[in-house]
Amino acid sequence: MSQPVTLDVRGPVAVVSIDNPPVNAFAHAVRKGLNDCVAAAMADESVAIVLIRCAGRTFVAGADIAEFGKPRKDPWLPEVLDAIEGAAKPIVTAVHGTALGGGFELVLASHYRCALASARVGLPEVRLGLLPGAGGTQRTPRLAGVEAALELITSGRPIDAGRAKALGLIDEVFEEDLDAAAFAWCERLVADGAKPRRASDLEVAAVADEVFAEARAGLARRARNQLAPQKIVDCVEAATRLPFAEGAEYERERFEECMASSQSAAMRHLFFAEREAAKIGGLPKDTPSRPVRSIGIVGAGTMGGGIAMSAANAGLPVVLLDVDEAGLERGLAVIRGNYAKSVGKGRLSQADADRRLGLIEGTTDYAGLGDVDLVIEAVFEDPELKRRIFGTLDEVARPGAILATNTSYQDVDAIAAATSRPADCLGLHFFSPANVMKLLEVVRGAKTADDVLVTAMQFAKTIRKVPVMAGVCYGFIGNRMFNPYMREAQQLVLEGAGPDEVDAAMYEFGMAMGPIAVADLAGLDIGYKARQALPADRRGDESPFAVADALVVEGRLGQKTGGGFYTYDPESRKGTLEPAVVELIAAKRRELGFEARSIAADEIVERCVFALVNEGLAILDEGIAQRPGDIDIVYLYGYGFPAWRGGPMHYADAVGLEYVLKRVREFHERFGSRAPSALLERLVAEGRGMDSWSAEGN
Ligand code: 3H9
Repeated sequence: MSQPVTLDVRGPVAVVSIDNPPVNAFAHAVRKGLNDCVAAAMADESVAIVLIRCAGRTFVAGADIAEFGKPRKDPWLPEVLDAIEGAAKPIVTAVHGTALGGGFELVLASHYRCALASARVGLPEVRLGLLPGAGGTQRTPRLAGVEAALELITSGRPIDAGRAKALGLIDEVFEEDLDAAAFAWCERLVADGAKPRRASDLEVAAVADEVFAEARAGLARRARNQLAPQKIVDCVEAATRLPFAEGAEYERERFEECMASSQSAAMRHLFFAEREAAKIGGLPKDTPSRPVRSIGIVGAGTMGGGIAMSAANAGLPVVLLDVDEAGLERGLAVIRGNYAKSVGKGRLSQADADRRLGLIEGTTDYAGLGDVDLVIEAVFEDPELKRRIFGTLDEVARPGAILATNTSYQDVDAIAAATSRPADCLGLHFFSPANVMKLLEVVRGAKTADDVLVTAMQFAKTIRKVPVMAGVCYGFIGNRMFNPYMREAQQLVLEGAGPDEVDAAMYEFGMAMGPIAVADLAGLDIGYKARQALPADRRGDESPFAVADALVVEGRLGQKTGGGFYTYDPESRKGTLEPAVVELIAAKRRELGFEARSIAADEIVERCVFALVNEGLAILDEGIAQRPGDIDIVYLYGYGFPAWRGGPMHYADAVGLEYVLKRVREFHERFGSRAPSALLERLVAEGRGMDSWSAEGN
């Protein structure tokens, strides 16, 4: 096997190259190779300076996450980097692509730092429930100041090379040919007699104590319940009080605490699950795809407009169709307004907004969709209308164009059957607002061609969405699971919990919003209509929705009508429970024979979350979702499930499936909740965890 790190002495410059595809992660062999090569360069008297650069598409993207949680192999990264910083000859790093996490810590530990203008650097460990553990929290504030360090490390957001230079984290930015430019810079440094410069020798510029208190308070809101962000503040504060070596020791201890936490295990699971979700099991890696150079959208409403913006933001030309000029103009006006807001907030330049708007062309004529590579239908949920539109698309779209429906729950196969080309059809289920939400359910129809699926997964990446493949069933993955979750939440209200108690328990659990508040936001009529659209034998017991349905009858449809379960302040959008609604709930309890009891937050959480888990297992068993991790990604990006709990399926594994089964059985017997799914029973009987499940093996 070739060495992942090599040394090439060229005159006074020793070039150390790291080559560990795909992202040059700091696997054990790379740490050892780097250590050995730097030591060899130090021992070589002909060498005056060392240049560390990477082969392939990027600089080091961090520690090897796949090694986390396994026994540690020496040399450990902090030791390698301390040796680099302490080296007697100057060490230069040259960054292209992304220098992230431990990769950027290597840059910080080197003495001179340069980057290609297109490069990005950052410390994203917080997104894995970790903190930089190889000196990042100690060197960054010494180089860039406390405030910049707190922002960089607690947000985890990478910055570009120009910004890094402005902050003092990079010395030189080169426009092109990094290897040649960095080598020439090394020669100049030698000629100038440059000596090693160590970030650890610098003093941290003093800041007021309030800076840390404010950072902690802000993070307690923005990163609710998360350990790592708070510990990052502790570490940066330690950098202001302790000598470097003691601060670094303090950082390492906090890093180990994060690494051992269930939060980091959950977030690392999600990192790999997200990448796995983009893969379609059973398809060879070289399955071809079709080019998507332009898209068409049918329906200029909220959904269609959001999808149009997502595509235009990624530089794709869009033809947006609506039935009449008035509808089209309304849709385009909303898009213009959204871009104007982003410009107003300083998030987008006027020139970029104009360029994006220029990519969106409106039409009321289906012939305008004749040349596009992909058409997405985004009209309201009327199956007949959707079938009619697909029939028309079949007539106008060019051969080979992909036809997608954005339905949230309908039968994609029935819609595809309205065309002569079901192999070119599939579902692309965006979440609202489509220009913001990252999730995209890619729904595979019975006849969808493999290359159409592969193209859809790639298209998702182009427009910066996270794709998850789902099979055809009512509601696919996300909405199908949401139904029993919502059912449980609403039945809890009938049993005696206040809507605010249900919401508070789920918010405390970590959900972005409680289920009752979500129902109000989505519109109580949406769930109502969706249930009405189901055949009677599939609706199940509708009594848990008695309160919501009564509110719909009263015209209280949720936030959009100023009130649903809660009544909303038009300015602040804050919801309060009105006595009239409390009375309506009491009346429904009496009518349905419920005697109100007080319900603990733990029961509320278990009833709601285990309902998700139970349905998720049924979905896996039916092959609707490919893997448990796919379901976790759907709930993370589509439904506000807390990342630090790893998604419902990871959470169930952490709690223990045996316990989940016991409780699901009890809830079924006592409250009529759904019976345990066959897969839950099977996994527990076989003593297996969620991770042992795979579509192939079952
Ligand atoms: C850290 O550094 C801790 C230190 O402070 C302290 C240590 C003591 N390790 O995302 P992609 C794989 S924590 C292992 O599709 P892209 C990934 O799974 C680390 N594997 O590509 C995928 O594999 P596969 C801090 C990794 O071009 C393949 O590479 N660093 C790692 O869209 C391609 O990945 C981070 O958190 C890794 N570090 O994006 C950075 N990174 O092909 C995490 C990637 O089998 N990485 N893989 O599915 C990223 O943000 C993106 O991968 C990156 C490339 C932007 C680099």
